[in-house]
Amino acid sequence: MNAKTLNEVSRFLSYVLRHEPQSIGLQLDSEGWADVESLIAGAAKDGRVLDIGLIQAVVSSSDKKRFSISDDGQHIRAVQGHSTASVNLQHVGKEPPEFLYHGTATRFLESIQQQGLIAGSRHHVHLSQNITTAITVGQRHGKPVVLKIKALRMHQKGFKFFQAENGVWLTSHVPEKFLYEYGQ
Ligand code: HQG
Repeated sequence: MNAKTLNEVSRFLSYVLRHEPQSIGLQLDSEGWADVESLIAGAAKDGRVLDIGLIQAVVSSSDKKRFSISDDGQHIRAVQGHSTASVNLQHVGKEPPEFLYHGTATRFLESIQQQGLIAGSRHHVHLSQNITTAITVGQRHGKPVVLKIKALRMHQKGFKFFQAENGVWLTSHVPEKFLYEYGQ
């Protein structure tokens, strides 16, 4: 299985398991789980040939551990990043480290200064524990800039934080007063 195929299937899985399950007639439960057989059947109708071996290879090779497969092997879900209204992952709240980071593009800074960080179409604002990840995430949108978030302070003020299975930190909104440009 070559890297290009794995990457293509990973993008397809992100699309249907996070954003548009209905595009292939797939049902997700509120915890985001889809039936693997239904996923394979739905993908086939879309002209995409998947099998369990390929799905497992994508799951185990995902650099960010984006997906998980249930213990019985019959269900699969994305561990974070959802925008579909059918999913409402019940994460357990967790105390964050003192600082977390968010990578964005310089063109968004003015709006972020006005509104703070908002989730947009996703269910949460995504934060990382390391700066390198934040830079990579920011580069997807343009000239990257890293914001440093006073996460523990926010938590002490009552803001809820969650950590997805793959380590990504999630929160609903970061008001402007808790963030500043890293390096400044
Ligand atoms: C920006 C990847 C204007 C925000 C990554 C970001 C992540 C604002 C963009 C995950 C704003 C949303 C998510 C405001 C936030 N005004 N722009 N007030 N507040 N923004 O793609 O965080 O590879 O929805 O800074 O690793 O870039 O897909 O979120 O630039 O964990 O697994 O609005 O996606 O994971 O963009 O990325 P996104 P994100 P995967």
